[in-house]
Amino acid sequence: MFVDQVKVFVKGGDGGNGLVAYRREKYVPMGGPAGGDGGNGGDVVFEVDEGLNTLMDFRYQHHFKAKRGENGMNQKQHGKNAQPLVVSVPPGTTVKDVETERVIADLTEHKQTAVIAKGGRGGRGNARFATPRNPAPEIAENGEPGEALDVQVELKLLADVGLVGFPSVGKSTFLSVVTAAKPKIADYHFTTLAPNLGVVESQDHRSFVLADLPGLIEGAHEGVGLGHQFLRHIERTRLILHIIDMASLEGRDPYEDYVTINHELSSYDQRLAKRPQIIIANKMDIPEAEENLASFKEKVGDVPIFPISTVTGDGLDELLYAVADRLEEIPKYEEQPIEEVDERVVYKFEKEEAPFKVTRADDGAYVLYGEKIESVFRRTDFSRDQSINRFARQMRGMGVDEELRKRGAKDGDTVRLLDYEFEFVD
Ligand SMILES: Nc1nc2c(ncn2[C@@H]2O[C@H](COP(=O)(O)OP(=O)(O)OP(=O)(O)O)[C@@H](O)[C@H]2O)c(=O)[nH]1
Ligand SMILES: [Mg+2]
Repeated sequence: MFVDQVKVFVKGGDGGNGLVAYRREKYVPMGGPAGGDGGNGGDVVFEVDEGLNTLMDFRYQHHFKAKRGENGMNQKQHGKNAQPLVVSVPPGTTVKDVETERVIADLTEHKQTAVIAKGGRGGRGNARFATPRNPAPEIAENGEPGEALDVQVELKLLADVGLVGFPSVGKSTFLSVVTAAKPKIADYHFTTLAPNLGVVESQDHRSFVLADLPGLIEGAHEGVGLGHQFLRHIERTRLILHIIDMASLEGRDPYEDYVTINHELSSYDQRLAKRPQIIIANKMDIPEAEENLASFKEKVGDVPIFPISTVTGDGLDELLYAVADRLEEIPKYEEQPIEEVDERVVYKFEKEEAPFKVTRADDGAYVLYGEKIESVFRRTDFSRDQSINRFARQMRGMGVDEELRKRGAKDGDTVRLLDYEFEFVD
C-alpha cells in the first residue's frame, strides 16, 4: 500500500458585515434602525467523485478559498450567503488538520461530502440591536472570519497496473518515462528490490496508478529470486503489463521469456492467469528487435502487442491510451484482500475551551488570547462608540476584568488583545 499526499491551505469565506443604517421617513429626522445582517461566508467542502483515483488535481492548486458573504444592506436586507466551494476528491481520501493532526474527514462513498473549512457567520446589522432603551442603536457586527487551516490530504494508493517481466527488460525505465517517479535504473539484474509507484496521466487526462515490480525469474513462485512477496503485489493489480526485451540483449528468447513469466504467474495463483494482460515489446530501438518481434508474433498468434522504446519514446502514447481504455472495462479492486482494510480509530478532542486566557508579555502588558475572545474582538466594529461599549460589556461578561484584577492588574496597566491595546480601568 502506498500513500499519495499533499498539503493544501483551505479557507472558508469571511462573513459579510452587518450594516448600520436608519429608515428614512417623511418628517422623521432619524427613523428606526434598518441595517441588515451580513451573509455567511462559503464553506470549503470536499466531495467524493468516484471517477477520480489520484490526487493529481491537487498538484496544480494548493489554495482553496471560498467566497465571502455579502454585506448587509439597507431596509433590513440580509446580504447574500456565499456558495460553498466544492472540491472533488477520489474515494479513500482522508483529510487531516496539520496543526492538531486531527482527522477531519475520511471520505469513502461516492458523493459523500465533508466541510473542511467553515465559512464565517455574517455580522448582525443594527436592526437586530434595537431595544426599548436604545431604539436607534449604532451597533453592527463585522462578519466572522472564515476558518483557515493547512490540511494534509492523503490517498492510499492501490496500483491499477503492475509491470511484470524478467530482470533488466526495462520496467523501471518505463515507469520513469511515463510518470514522475524516479526509480533506480541499471543494466544488472534485480536493480529494483521493492515496488515503486507512479501516477500516469494519459494525453487525454485519464490517470491510473502504475507499479514497477522487481523482476521475475523461473521458479519465482517457489521463492527463487525475489519471489513470492512481489507476486503478492501483482495479485492486487487489475491489469498486468507484461514487458519483454524484444532486442534479446541478454541472449534469451523473447517468446520463451513470455511463456516462463506466464507460467510463474499461474503457478503462484491460478487467478493471475486470467488477469487481463497487455504485451509490451520493449527496446524496439535496437535493430535486431524487428526480426525478433516478427517471429514472436508468429508464435503467440493473434494477441495485441505494443512495440515501444523507452529510449526514443516511440509507441508510448498509443500504449497509454490502450491501457486507460482497458482499465475502463475492468471493475475496480474486486478482489481487494481483507488485510488491506486499515482499521483507523479517530480520536476527536472536543473539549470546551475557556473563553480567554491571560499571560504577561515581556513589557509587562497583560495579553488576552483564546478563540472565543478573539472572535468577539474580530466581530467588533471599533469605529463606533456603541460597538466599543458593547465589546467592553462582553469582556466583562466573560470575566476578563475580574481575572485581570486577580492577576494584579492596576489602573493604567496595558492590556493587549491581538493588535489592539487598551488601559485597564478598575
Ligand atoms: N536500448 C534500450 N535500452 C533500454 C530500453 N529500456 C530500458 N533499457 C535499458 O535496460 C537496462 C535495464 O533497465 P531497467 O529499467 O533497470 O530494467 P528493470 O526491468 O527495471 O530491471 P530490474 O529492476 O532488475 O528487474 C538499463 O540499462 C536501461 O537503460 C529501451 O527501450 N531501449
Ligand atoms: Mg527495475
